[in-house]
Amino acid sequence: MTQKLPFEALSVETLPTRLGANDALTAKIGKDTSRWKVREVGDGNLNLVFIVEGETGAAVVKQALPYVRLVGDSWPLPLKRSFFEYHALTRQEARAPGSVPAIYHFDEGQALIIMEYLSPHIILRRALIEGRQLPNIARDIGLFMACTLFRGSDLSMVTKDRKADLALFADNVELCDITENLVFSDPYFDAKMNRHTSPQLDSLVAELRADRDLKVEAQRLKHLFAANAETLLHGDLHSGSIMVTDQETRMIDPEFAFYGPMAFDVGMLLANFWMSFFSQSGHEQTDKRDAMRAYLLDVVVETWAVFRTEFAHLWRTERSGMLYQKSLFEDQGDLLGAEQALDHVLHSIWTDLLGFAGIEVHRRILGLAHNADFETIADEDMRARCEAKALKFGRHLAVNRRQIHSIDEVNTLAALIERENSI
Ligand code: SR1
Ligand code: MG
Repeated sequence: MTQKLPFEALSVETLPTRLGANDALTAKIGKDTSRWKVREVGDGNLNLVFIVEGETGAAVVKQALPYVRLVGDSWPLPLKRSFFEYHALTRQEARAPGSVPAIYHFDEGQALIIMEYLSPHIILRRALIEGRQLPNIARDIGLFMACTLFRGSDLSMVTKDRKADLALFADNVELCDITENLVFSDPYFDAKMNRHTSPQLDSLVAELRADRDLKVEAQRLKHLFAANAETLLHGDLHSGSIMVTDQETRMIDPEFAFYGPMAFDVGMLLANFWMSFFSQSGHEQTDKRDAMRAYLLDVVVETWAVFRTEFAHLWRTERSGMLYQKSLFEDQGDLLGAEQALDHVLHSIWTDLLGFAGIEVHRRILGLAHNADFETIADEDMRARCEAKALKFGRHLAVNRRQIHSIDEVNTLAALIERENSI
């Protein structure tokens, strides 16, 4: 019987000794640990991430820490998030093949996943800050969302299996709690860990925190997030959770995975494209970013179109779950009934994704976890101007989501706000 060792965080120095006998890793990179080169590259908020290169290849070793890396050990966080990430990755690979890194090994006790080293991929957020236009992201991410969200729901799964899976992921309590507080509540009051660009944004922040309609809407969205266990979400699908080359797109980091509303992943993702849009003027130097802004709005249009088209395709070809069953529609020759129901489902996703997008924009500017799109704008007045525009945009989406009918309408609003003098 192999003895279970207590959890111990890896370091660049200890990794070769600790993992030198791991067959899955040595099969990829070679057994001679004296030739291994190890770098710690984690730039996220929670975990350690190592790139290990050996004689015959490279791999990534991701390890959870028993606390929030961004804050330190004053904020404990269970290691089991690694278990949820591993299980989410296996389901995403089954539902959207080729969209996530290959997994070589999972060690639950050490909370570590050894996986494919994606190279020459870079984080999508970084590429967008640099002004790079990736030709395939809208197609790839739109397909990923449609396949994972549809196939993880009662539209597709055997309901007994889905309920068992729902029970499994229901234990991801602490990561849901982070989202419930950091995304839906903290931005709207003077919470302890909040920060914003000050003093430039102070009056706008006070206005938003006194905005009753906005606060009610944020809580309605939180209610939806917590109570509508519709499908297995990625749970943190922002541009920092996506790696790209000009040709390829891979989704990473689904440790926030749980059963929630489909619109959450879609809304969070689109919000990150709109934030990139509003941040571009902060990254304009000699190069103008007009083409980049136009590209980002096109990406939003195409992502939503691909998502809808693929979702509708799956609805017509793979709807085998207990919801909107074919025996009520197609089997009776009622094709229009099935289409009518599809329209209702897509319409709910649409309305809710706008709300989630608005709230995601706010929390990245008012809460604890900011994003590099704005944070890397060194000139604080410029940064505050970009952020103020995004905040107004987010407020409009969250409060008026039921009155907005098309993605073009949203992009027109973004372009209008971008041209305004904000603060
Ligand atoms: C304390 S964790 C803050 C944020 O980082 C993660 O990537 C999630 O987005 C979370 O909300
Ligand atoms: Mg992450």
